[in-house]
Amino acid sequence: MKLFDGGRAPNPRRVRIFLAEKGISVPLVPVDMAALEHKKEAISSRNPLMRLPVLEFDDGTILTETIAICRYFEELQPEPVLFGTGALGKAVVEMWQRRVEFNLFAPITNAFRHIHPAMKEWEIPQVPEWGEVNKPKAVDFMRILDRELAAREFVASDAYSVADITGLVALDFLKPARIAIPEELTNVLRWHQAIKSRPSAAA
Ligand SMILES: N[C@@H](CCC(=O)N[C@@H](CS)C(=O)NCC(=O)O)C(=O)O
Repeated sequence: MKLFDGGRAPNPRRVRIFLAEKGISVPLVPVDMAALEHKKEAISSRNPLMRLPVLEFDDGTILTETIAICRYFEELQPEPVLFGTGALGKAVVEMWQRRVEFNLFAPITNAFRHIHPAMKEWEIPQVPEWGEVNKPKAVDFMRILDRELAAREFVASDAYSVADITGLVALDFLKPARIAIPEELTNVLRWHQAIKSRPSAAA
């Protein structure tokens, strides 16, 4: 199999971090997203949405969508567990993964994509007002997260999970999106420090 990778782009990075946590090595095919290579035939023929990451199996089967790809590897190699344990544990990780994706990751990437001039050819139409509206949405969710993180080490429980990977990649994108973590959110700051210090964060 091979993984079409998008370098610094957030979704490909989520998969690379997940694989690093699992200790799984998959051959990467680098795609130069800055040169809009993801809009060319090599990617559009594999994913009509022209988005990365794309996982291609040896028989030509294509799997896209970050969480779908991560789930595949969780099934293939359950340890270390990143999608939770038991009926309730799995559901709780799912709940937090979705909450973090929709309420933190999405507003931060929307702010970047709709405001940053470099995203003009990516986000069509680019609506800067929508980008601005997303900034306080991200901060509002950080405040909720801060209260949650007062009671446990990671987002879903005291065990690191895929929800933390989504959170890390979202928070690491705050700088280009020009959003700051309010300094009083000490639990979020502590959590960010912990998850970015893991060796997988370098992936
Ligand atoms: N829902 C997809 C989103 C994938 C996605 O948006 N990837 C970005 C990179 S982070 C992309 O390929 N963007 C290309 C574009 O917007 O033209 C997933 O979860 O993998």
